[in-house]
Amino acid sequence: MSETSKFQAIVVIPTYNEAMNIEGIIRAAWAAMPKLHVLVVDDNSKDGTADIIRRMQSEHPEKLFLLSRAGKLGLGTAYIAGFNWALERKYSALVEMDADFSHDPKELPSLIRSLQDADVVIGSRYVVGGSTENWNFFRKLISRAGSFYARSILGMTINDLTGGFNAWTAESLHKIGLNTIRSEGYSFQIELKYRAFLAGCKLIEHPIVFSERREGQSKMSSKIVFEALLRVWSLRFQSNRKS
Ligand SMILES: Nc1nc2c(ncn2[C@@H]2O[C@H](COP(=O)(O)OP(=O)(O)OP(=O)(O)O)[C@@H](O)[C@H]2O)c(=O)[nH]1
Ligand SMILES: [Mg+2]
Repeated sequence: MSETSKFQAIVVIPTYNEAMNIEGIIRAAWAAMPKLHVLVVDDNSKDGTADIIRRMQSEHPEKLFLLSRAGKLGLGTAYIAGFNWALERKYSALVEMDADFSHDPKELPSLIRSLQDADVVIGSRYVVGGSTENWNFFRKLISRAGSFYARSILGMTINDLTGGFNAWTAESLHKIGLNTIRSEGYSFQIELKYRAFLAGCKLIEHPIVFSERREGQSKMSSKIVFEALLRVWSLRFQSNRKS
């Protein structure tokens, strides 16, 4: 499957209207790791994203897979569906990556390799060597403040809790229990990391440079940010009830 170390790796890319990016990002992933398996979870994009995947699949059926869902059901459930698909097929390293070139596929080999030293490798903008490029002041503020807010409330030492370029061992996802995750938007990224932390997984941060999306429309909304702000508190109280 993947040629990196002992892992059978797959990158899961959720898409909603990413026709302008999807072929380029997959080819860039293969330029970094030629044998890497790729699963696209598409929510019935109106711009033909899934058709592009089907065309590419005829060229590379052995390493490109498509999970088509009926409609836009949210980033969180897209990842859960994609992870479950990959866990059923016994992949041992599962990577999250956006389709819009915000995440640099050149980092894939080192994210996956770092799973030899941890259960979860977090692509982090907020450790030495990490950064954000081309973000306006407000976007930076929301992201920074969001991570700070979440880590203070949840009692975690991770600097980047909201990022979506992360690698997971299959065991860490089994320990978390994906069917109990409830977040949809940004809070999905926070919830998954928090649940890994509560499950006793070892989380490490790997520096990444995050760039603004190259093409296509932003799906970021105040609803998504608001969900995250509230969800952090309910995560905190849920864990109190368990302990
Ligand atoms: N399957 C699926 N994918 C989604 C959904 N919402 C977003 N995505 C994808 O998830 C990834 C991250 O979403 P983005 O829209 O880039 O989110 P963001 O980076 O916070 O915001 P922008 O880049 O400003 O749009 C992208 O590949 C999207 O196409 C969804 O409801 N379903
Ligand atoms: Mg984006």
